[in-house]
Amino acid sequence: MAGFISTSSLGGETALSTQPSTQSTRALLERKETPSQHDARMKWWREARFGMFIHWGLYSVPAGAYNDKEIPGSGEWIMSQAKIPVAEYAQYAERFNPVGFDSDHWVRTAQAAGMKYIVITAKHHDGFAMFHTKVDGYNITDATPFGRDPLAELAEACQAAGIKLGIYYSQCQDWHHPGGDAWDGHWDKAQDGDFDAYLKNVALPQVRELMTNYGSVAVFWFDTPTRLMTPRRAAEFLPLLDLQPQIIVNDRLGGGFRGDTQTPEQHIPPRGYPGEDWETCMSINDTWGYKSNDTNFKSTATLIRSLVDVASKGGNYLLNVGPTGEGIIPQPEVDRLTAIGDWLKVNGDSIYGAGPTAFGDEAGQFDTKKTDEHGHPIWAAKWDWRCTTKPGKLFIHLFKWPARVFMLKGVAGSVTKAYLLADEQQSSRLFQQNGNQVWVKLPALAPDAIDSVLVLEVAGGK
Ligand code: JFZ
Repeated sequence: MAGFISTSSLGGETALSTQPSTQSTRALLERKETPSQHDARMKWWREARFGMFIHWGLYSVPAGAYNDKEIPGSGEWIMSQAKIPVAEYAQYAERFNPVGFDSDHWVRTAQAAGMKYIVITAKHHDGFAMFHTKVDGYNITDATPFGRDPLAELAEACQAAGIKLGIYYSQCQDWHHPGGDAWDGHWDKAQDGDFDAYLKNVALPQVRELMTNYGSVAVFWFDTPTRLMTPRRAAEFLPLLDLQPQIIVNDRLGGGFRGDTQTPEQHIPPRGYPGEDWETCMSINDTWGYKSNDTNFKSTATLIRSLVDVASKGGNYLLNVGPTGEGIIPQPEVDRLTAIGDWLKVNGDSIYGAGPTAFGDEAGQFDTKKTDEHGHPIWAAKWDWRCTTKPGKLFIHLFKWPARVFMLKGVAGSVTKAYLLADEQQSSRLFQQNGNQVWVKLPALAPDAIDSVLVLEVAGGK
């Protein structure tokens, strides 16, 4: 599937009207609040701009290989990709002893990267709970030599460090528990069963545990609803979400539930989704769950510019790491996160709490002639510069350092000062304005080879 997700593109029941009790179901699928209550609930998330996604589970043990063969696809899909029988896959638990796991270290890594929230997989499609559940023994505390509850430890570390914790939970696909759904169909009789029984006995009680046992949960991240997730079934999750009234929920519950945030995956929407809250989730290499052979890490430059691109379009960037079966975040990932954090220490004012660009064309344009295989226009991104904003300020992110002078068109208001964020003195650069055009004289060398931020203070703009 290409690009972004909508409930319908995931095979969800698109029309609420196919359900008998349309009115009441639709009412059940909305959270009741006024627009200003909604804005208050979304406030921290809108300012945060940057979060850490963590895919960590039983799949981190095989790390992409089965029977000495490398299995194509994303690491957390190995059970489905290799059609591993349920009982055999469950045996990975005996080898799952992530003694390298250190919740404080993970939290420090996220904070050093400048990330303001963490979203971690509590249960992925493989059905293995990475927390202590009473539903059954298929969880990290009861089934592994490790015997600890990493979610409890992480929740405590997040609380202590003042970083928000979010929880990913695969509510619809579950390849272990009878009746759980599978995108590619069941491959083991042990998976067959009744979906409603699965919801009643596994998904709903586990979501209740997650809402109850881990303190304050800032985000709930559902995933891959199928057509089985009807409005009536989706509605059963909503009272559980209300156990955490401030929680922010994504748009992947299914059944027509819109949620608070849209979740484009592995790509940045060309123009963002103006007026809406959205979050691009992206892997740091080509897998979400750890694969020992995947070393195709994105460069620090690509990651920083992606964060900036997302912010300039009004979204959040949820960047994934895939810890190993030992509980270690791979060093190449840590290195990149540290470099992003170093950039943010200097330039964070242009990201946190910043709004989208005052311009727009700098991001690129759609090809007027060519379309892709789905007939959608092709986006040709330009990467010379981006803009983020705060009241009275334009932050110009210079990816390509101009020779001597940067020229900007379409400026509303009068520029009163121009300076580089990398300059601690904020000494004023020479500039000239003529109507909507502004020229700023720049030093010969870029303060940052990836993105140097030029601030223009503007009076009387919008
Ligand atoms: C889902 C998961 O299957 C995957 O393992 C990972 O957790 C990711 C964050 O979310 O992946 C999807 C979901 C939807 C699409 C593609 C991958 N889609 O609609 O293109």
